[in-house]
Amino acid sequence: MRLRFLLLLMFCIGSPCLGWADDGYRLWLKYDQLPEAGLRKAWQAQARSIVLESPTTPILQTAASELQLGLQGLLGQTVAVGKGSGKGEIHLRVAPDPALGREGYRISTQKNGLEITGSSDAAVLYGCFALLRHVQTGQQPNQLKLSSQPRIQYRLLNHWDNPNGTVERGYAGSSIWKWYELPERIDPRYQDYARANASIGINGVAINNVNASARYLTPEYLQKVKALADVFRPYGIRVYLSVLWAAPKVIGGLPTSDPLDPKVKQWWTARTNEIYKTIPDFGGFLVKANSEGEPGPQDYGRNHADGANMLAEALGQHDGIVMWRAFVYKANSKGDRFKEAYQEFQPLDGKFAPKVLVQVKNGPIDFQSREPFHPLFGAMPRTPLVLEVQLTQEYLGFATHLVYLGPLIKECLEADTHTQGPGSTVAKVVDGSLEKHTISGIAGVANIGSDRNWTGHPVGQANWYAFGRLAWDHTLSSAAIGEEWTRMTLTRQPAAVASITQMLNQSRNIYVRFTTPLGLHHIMGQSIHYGPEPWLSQSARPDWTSVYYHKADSVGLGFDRTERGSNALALYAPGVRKLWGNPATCPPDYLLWFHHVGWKQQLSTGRTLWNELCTRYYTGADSVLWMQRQWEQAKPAVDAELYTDVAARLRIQHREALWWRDACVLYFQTFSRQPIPPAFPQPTRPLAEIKELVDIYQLR
Ligand code: BDP
Repeated sequence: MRLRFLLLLMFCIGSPCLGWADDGYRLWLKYDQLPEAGLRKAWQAQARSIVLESPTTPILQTAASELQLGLQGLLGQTVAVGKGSGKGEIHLRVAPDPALGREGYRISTQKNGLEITGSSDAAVLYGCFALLRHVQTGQQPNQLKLSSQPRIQYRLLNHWDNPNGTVERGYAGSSIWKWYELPERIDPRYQDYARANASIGINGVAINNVNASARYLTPEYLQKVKALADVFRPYGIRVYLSVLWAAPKVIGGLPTSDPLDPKVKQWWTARTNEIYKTIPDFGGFLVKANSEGEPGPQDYGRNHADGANMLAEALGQHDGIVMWRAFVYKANSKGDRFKEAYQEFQPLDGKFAPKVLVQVKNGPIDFQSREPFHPLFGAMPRTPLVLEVQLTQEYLGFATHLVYLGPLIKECLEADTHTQGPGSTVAKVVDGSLEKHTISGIAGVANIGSDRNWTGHPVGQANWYAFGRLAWDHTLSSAAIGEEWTRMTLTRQPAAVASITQMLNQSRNIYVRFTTPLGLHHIMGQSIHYGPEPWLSQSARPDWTSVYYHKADSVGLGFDRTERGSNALALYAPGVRKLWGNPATCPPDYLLWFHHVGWKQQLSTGRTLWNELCTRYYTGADSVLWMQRQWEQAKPAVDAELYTDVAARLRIQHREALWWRDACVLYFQTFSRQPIPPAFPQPTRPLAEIKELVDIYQLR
């Protein structure tokens, strides 16, 4: 009887289809047994043992044990690590290979089995995860010849986590870092986090909020940070810290934080040396300065370069970098926030020390659901620029909305800055190839929290995944990445994969349509950044209101950024200016970013602005029902608990899409004075009632 029970238990563990709930904790690293017996057998023959061909290092050991763990799960057989048996060996070898760079890997079929090679132990680790991905997505083992190397060197997650456990703009519970337990207790989750990151090539994490507490630089906290760094190191991941500019005053007891003051310099140098003594592979500093009330060098009449260069000097011979953020905007009611970062940073091009990278958000305002690319890309050829994208869905419906961000990130990377002629894409600026930089970086603001499934919305995991994969290779297509994630995480059943990936690929456009179509931006609920509040006209700053951005009046809608208006378009290269400067050639998706368009103006779509606006709001909201149907089609093929969770969130999304639609259509109608096209149902609730919803949601 007992034996029967044990056998049943073993069978169940290896078999996800028996209805065992999937709580999402394992992310895309499921390693459930391959369902196809033939395929399993073919791989089983290739993977009997793992042989280390190079002197072992902690990272190589991780590589071997991760490969073992994954293969044993996927193939349902024991895979030994150590001496080979002559057949079915996988050899891990570190051997210099200039063609692969430091982190690139090669996987090939050899006479006596498979070989995974690379110039460093980290490269071999990435190769092991690539092989696992190959097996897990159901590829055949015949004659393997895979190789890949990252195009961007520093691939970081930025956590906006605070010492008290809250996460700025975090929607997946609280911080995963338990500061009160560290350094003594190491939550097993830290290792699982590192494993997930390494599996997609992320090699650095800035662990604390850019609105930084000085606490992280204290000896007490450095021990805690060290404990995390020790967990991450065997996964090839380095730790970075966001620093408070005023730290010399706040914790150093100095009367100033002026970057040119010798005592301040000394203080940072001593702190930095202390950090490296504690964490020898510390990655460097991330800095938000003179932005949204944070202190910075301008408080002392200095500029961003003075500040960044002082920190670079403090890093001295240590192998670390400074990532100095360009997200700045001054309170200027007559100005255009769009231009602020450019105006402050572009003139500093060429003034930054070699260890400094300037970190630029994908768009000029702030992580809106669609932004034109930031005009700084291509405009600072002598400075390496880090692209910063936001994975946490601050402006994209938090963790209740299903929005796959692969297309958003790709859209920015593929945007052509025209700064060195056609083809000068943001991707080429960021990877350093366009302007011949030797260092390059990309950062994703993490969407990770203490929720069991890490990201709140189960599909939020796809955004973490897509970021890592694109950071590694920005030429991959977002659709291919979405499919890969689906196959690894949700199901391999072809029809279900097809309906889920169609939904993923459309989801971002659908979100844009029911919230901010045609280039509308920044019309969301004040402070919370959730739900619609296009009528918002009073705030602490004019550029925190909605009316500042949409400029609706009796004539039309949109922000005129041509030379007749703010002329922000002048910040772009002529090729871009020409295209976007003319409303007839400006893509409809960007139209209201750059033009104030008459309500009755006919657009390239054949409709008037008003009709097109209504059409997008209505069809956008309606498309959420389509997403629900797509998801429903996949029901038989995905875990039941996970199915129910996503289905429920899609119902919320539809309710809120109607909220956005009704709010925006009725509000803009007070200016357009046009009827809603008869093809669409009239909203059943008055604007006044909808306005109250914002207060209810925000508990105002
Ligand atoms: C905005 C967020 C704010 C962040 C800021 C930043 O609303 O919470 O601190 O960006 O990036 O999107 O510094």
